Amino acid sequence: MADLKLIQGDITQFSGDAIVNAANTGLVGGGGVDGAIHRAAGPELDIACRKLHGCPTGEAKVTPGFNLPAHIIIHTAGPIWRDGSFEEPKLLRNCYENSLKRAVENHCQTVAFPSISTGIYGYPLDKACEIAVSTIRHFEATLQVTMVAFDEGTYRAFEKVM
Ligand code: AR6
Repeated sequence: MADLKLIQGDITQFSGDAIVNAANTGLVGGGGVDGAIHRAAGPELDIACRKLHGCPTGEAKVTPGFNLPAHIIIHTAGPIWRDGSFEEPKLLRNCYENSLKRAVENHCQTVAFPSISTGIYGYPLDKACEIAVSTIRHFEATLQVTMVAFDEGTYRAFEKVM
């Protein structure tokens, strides 16, 4: 089982093996945490992302961390929330699971996640937290996972579920 802890902060400052990026299917950069990661990692990240030819929703792909303290970045595209009947829960679970798989394949021991899909993509926070926590806790690997909540509301929502 993966070990899970919660902190409040900026994921770009995480100095472990990997951070996860809440990206989009084009891997073309954007706002939110994706924008922050691209700014902090530097322009080489955009060049590396373009070589990956996108990332279907729920999948996860890896680049180096470039100027970030983390060694690698695991990019995953979360589902855009519509009303919950478009496989959003399954796709969000896939994001966490596939990101954790990439972390293991890349011999990571420490990995940090932002709250995928709960910003611009509008996934209801309480529902997303339950999926994130249960998927990470049930993942069979020796991994130290840190959930990095950017804002107070996200921190509280995760605290409640954990
Ligand atoms: N560290 C940790 N978490 C952060 C940071 C940060 N530096 N900055 C924001 N967050 P969002 P999404 C939190 O919108 O909903 C982009 O344009 C934020 O407060 O970044 O999956 C992509 O390119 C929220 O709790 O991601 C996609 O098009 C969480 O990260 C789209 O947004 C996720 O919010 C993805 O939307």
